[in-house]
Amino acid sequence: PSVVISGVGLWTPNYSISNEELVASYNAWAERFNTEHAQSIEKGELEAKPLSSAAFIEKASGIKSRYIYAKEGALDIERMRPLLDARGDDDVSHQAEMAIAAAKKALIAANKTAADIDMVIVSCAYTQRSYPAIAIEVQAALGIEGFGFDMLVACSAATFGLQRAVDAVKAGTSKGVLVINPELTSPQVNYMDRDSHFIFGDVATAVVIEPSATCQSAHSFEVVSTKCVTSYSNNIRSNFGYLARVTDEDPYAADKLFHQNGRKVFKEVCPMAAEHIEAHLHSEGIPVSDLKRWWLHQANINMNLLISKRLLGRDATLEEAPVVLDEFANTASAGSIIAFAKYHEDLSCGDIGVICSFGAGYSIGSLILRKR
Ligand code: CO8
Repeated sequence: PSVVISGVGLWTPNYSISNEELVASYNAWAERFNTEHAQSIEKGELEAKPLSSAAFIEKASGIKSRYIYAKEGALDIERMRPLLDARGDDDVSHQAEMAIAAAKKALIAANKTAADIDMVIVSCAYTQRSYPAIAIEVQAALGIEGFGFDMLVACSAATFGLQRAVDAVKAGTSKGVLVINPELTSPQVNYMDRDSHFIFGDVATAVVIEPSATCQSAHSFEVVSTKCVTSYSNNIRSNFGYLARVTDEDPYAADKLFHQNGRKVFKEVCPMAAEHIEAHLHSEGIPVSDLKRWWLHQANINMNLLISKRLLGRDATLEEAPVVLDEFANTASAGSIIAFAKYHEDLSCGDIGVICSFGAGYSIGSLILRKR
């Protein structure tokens, strides 16, 4: 049976941090570090911390601002990480709270209720605990019968989760699926690392997948096909994990946070993503020129320009390949879904678009969609 995306929900946190605020905090921290360690730096025993710049950030990435779930602490040079309230077992967890807010919006957009859903996938770059699954907590809060589970696929968590959902509906084992991406990235950002302190923001997105036969939505898209691929790379990595307790490593060490070889990622992932999209479209007999919209992963504006240029032979316009990086920064797997959420209502019946994510793993996932 034909399967559709019938609704999408986007939840944004209450707080944001501009490049200027972020850079002022980092530079104050770096200058203090350099003053405090002046002698060791002078002797060559320690490297001075380089200064950051808002102009560099915008030019290198397209990012101007990012949302943050909890702003307190993140800019405090005594702390350099957000401060979250620790919640008890009987309170709703932080990530479930974000997920529930986005899921409710997706259900409204799809004109559905909890009774229409029987599968909940929470898919994102990190979950705040291993069990019980965040998805099961969300399922209970929304009153959904059936089952839920969590998935981790870094930047491609949303597209890989959507593939699972599409397959389940196609197979007839599910009548409706919520795929939710509560991307709480800020706790994993190293705000003391000049090269990566600006990259990530927090957000939650959610999508409803169902058979076209039950769809009652004003803006729905048939899922023409999905394609996922992974190829192992250490160029984007976080070593945070439950083994830290027994390996006796420093749980606050920089390698326990997001770190990357950004230049290599750029060089290696752009051609992979372009080839992936081209091969996916080719397998469906769709010429690249037929694509009305590219809802691309939002990691870096120059990456997106390069990928679309490789395929189109020219720069994509903002209408063709919308950018949300300026407002949201990189939101791990949610980026392409934010682009879809904000820029799909203007398409006409029969128009074709592609959602494509690419990132850590490496992992690349795409969905070809046709407006109904
Ligand atoms: N301010 C001023 N100067 C800076 C700064 C800064 N903040 N940062 C770097 N510079 C300097 C560098 O030191 C360098 O100086 P020099 O030329 O003297 O060596 C110069 O600026 C140029 O630096 P780069 O070569 O590093 O700059 P790039 O133009 O390559 O831009 C980027 C850096 C923006 C990081 C770019 O390489 C990039 O975007 N690469 C792709 C990265 C990417 O897409 N990563 C995706 C990872 S996300 C993902 O997969 C999800 C993981 C899970 C989520 C994690 C949540 C926490």
